[in-house]
Amino acid sequence: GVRIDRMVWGESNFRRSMPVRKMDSHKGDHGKGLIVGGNTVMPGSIAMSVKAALRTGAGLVTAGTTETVIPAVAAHCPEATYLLLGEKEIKPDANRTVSFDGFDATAVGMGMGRHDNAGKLVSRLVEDTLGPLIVDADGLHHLKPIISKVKERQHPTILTPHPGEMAMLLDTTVPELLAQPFSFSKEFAAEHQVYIVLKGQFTIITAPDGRQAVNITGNPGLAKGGSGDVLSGMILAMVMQKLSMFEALSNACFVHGKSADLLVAETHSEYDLLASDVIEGIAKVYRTFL
Ligand code: B4P
Ligand code: MG
Repeated sequence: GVRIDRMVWGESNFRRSMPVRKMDSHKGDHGKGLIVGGNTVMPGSIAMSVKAALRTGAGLVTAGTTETVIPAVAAHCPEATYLLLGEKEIKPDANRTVSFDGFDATAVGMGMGRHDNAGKLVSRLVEDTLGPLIVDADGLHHLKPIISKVKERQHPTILTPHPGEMAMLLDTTVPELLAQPFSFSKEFAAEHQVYIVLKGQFTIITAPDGRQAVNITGNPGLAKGGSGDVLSGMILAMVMQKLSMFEALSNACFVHGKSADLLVAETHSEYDLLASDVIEGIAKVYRTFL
């Protein structure tokens, strides 16, 4: 038959693809996810990612972060567990004391900052993590110089840039990128063998083989700090459910935007909507569409 390479991802795709959770399932069936990020001056990003991942359906979420950030995550999310990442723990050689084994998927970058140690950590995650690796925010900044290593991973890598970050990765400008977002995404995804979630009013999901989906949920209430962090947590959780990678990424974008849409239609407005509200709205989406 004819293969459809580009499609709008909507309600019916979401309903059809989401798996039923087995009556006898346990947390291992729904994934143990690791989220690496956060620093003293940006403790909220990772907190939102962690909570969003749990609300999306992850079995267990571990925050890999610094001592100063842990209380911030814990305050929002008593369900989280932790992997302490201090300078000592991330030594780039035999002195390593932390292992990233034992997670089904990893997300990195939210609120992590642009210092050298963060860069070393991203590099190590690219080399060592098993399972899907989601790279967002400052993680993308650190990934750029080592992008050629990504192809060597034996597991999927997912980049979730907004147009500013995508233009940075491509060494182009935002207007150039936005004139041809589909072809830029497709070429980059093929060259580096990555999945790309190019965020915006209409988010474009691209697979390394060239398939593309467009998400049309969401509204300007999402144009606020933190909504990207919520999405990356949702993506982490969704890729650990029993879905294809392409379906998982598209569904995460669908739920994220739909949450904002339902909240703005019912209880909020585009002005007051906050990223943390979007986490609470996940429940509305699941209750409405599943
Ligand atoms: P950062 O400082 O890196 O912002 P951030 O922390 O990444 O914010 P956050 O993680 O919450 O949001 P994100 O965009 O990841 O970047 C800010 C700077 O980058 C800006 O000053 C600008 O220079 C540049 N930049 C950022 N976005 C740009 C854009 N769209 N065009 C040009 N330059 C840009 O994630 C936001 C989420 O909300 C996504 O899921 C997105 O799809 C959704 N969303 C936002 N607005 C939406 C809308 N109008 N309709 C539907 N969905 C929307
Ligand atoms: Mg962001």
